[in-house]
Amino acid sequence: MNNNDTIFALSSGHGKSGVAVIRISGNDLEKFAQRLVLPFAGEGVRRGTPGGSGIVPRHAYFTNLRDDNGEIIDQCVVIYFAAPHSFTGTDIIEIQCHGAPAVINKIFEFLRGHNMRVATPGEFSRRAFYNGKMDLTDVDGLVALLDAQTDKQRAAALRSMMGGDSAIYENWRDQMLEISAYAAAMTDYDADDLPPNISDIILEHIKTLYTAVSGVLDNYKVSRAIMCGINIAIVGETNVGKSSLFNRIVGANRAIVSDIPGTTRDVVSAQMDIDGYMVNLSDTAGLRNTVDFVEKIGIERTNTEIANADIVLHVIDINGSVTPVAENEILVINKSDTIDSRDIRGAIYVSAKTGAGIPELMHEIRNRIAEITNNGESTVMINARTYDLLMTARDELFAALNDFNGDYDILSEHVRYAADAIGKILGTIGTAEILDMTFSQLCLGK
Ligand SMILES: Nc1nc2c(ncn2[C@@H]2O[C@H](COP(=O)(O)OP(=O)(O)O)[C@@H](O)[C@H]2O)c(=O)[nH]1
Ligand SMILES: [Mg+2]
Repeated sequence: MNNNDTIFALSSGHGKSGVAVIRISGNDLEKFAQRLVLPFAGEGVRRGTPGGSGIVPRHAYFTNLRDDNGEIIDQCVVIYFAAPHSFTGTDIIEIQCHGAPAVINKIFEFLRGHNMRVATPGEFSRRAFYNGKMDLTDVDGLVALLDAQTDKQRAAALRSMMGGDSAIYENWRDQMLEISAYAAAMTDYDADDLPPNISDIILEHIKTLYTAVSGVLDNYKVSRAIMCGINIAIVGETNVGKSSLFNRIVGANRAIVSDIPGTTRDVVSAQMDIDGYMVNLSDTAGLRNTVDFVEKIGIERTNTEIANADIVLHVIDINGSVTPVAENEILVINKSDTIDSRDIRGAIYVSAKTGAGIPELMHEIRNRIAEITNNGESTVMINARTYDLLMTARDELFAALNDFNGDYDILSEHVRYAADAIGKILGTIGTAEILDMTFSQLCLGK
């Protein structure tokens, strides 16, 4: 991979579409951009160049895009972004053409003929990173934004991509580096020459940082729930109406509904959007003692689902046992259409058959989601990579506080390691593997 190559990619989605966007990134694209928008002899000037003959950056040119034989490939809009004012920090040309595979292929062929090559996945963002346009948390945000399916996912990812998280990390890192440098310099002085309460001041400062990092780590569950979805498992004995309830909630017939006990042997799941949150709802095999080998596997999977669930919908029919299966359960009594008494307190009575009680159940589910997600209060977005590094930073700060014993060298080292971990989150300190892993999650054209 060469950063000086001129690269191009389809930045819009694949398949037939009204308009497709092809992006080109390179070091000196002004002439080529001009070549794309210049009218041929005899062709009227339709593009309205404001003043002068050169191409104006960030100006939309409507043009007949011609190949090297002068033949028109398509009618396009071309926009030129001059470095460094572009997504990548290099020159960029954006070609908006008709979204037909034949048009796109023809333009690709034309670009290859001009010594340009197809970009690798994430290569545009990699350039943006190397040119200081984005740090790694911005890239993480971009990856998450492109994956966003619900409104809360969009909002959290956008905040991270636009530098909300970077600002917090940069601030921490600056403070850590300052403390580390200060502590290291102190070893050059005699204890009597230093202000009497200097170690208290430094330790207090480290404590504040420790609390801040811990606070963000505590929000990992919230961040995970928003980005990966809230897991809701429907659990209960066989034949109580779990699959019927699942279908009722999803609003589509996706699970097998049958009156033969033990039909649902595997986990069936569906993704839903509730109040802008992604929810992974799963229907499970009924819990009962069985000798059936396949059903046993199903029940084992049910137990895994319970362990991974943020909310368990524990379904019973009126004769079922109310003994909780999980701490985070909502007790749901189904088949309310067949019963008169409703005396189990705290339970929600529903009928998957008639739909009675479903609004009440959804209301309770919404309340639980609000609790789990902290009411959607925006937090730093954490993924597996940043989680590990935050843990390291926190442990190093903890070590600095606890191994200190008047040795400023040791304190300085620990705080510097903490600063390094935060630097790795930002990519300021980067290993090739971390970069490869982050950028490879991006699709072509990003
Ligand atoms: N009367 C009544 N029957 C129901 C209700 N929900 C489910 N059933 C019936 O109970 C049986 C078992 O339902 P199913 O959803 O397969 O239960 P699962 O084994 O827990 O998944 C089926 O015959 C359903 O039609 C309900 O609310 N009222
Ligand atoms: Mg079932």
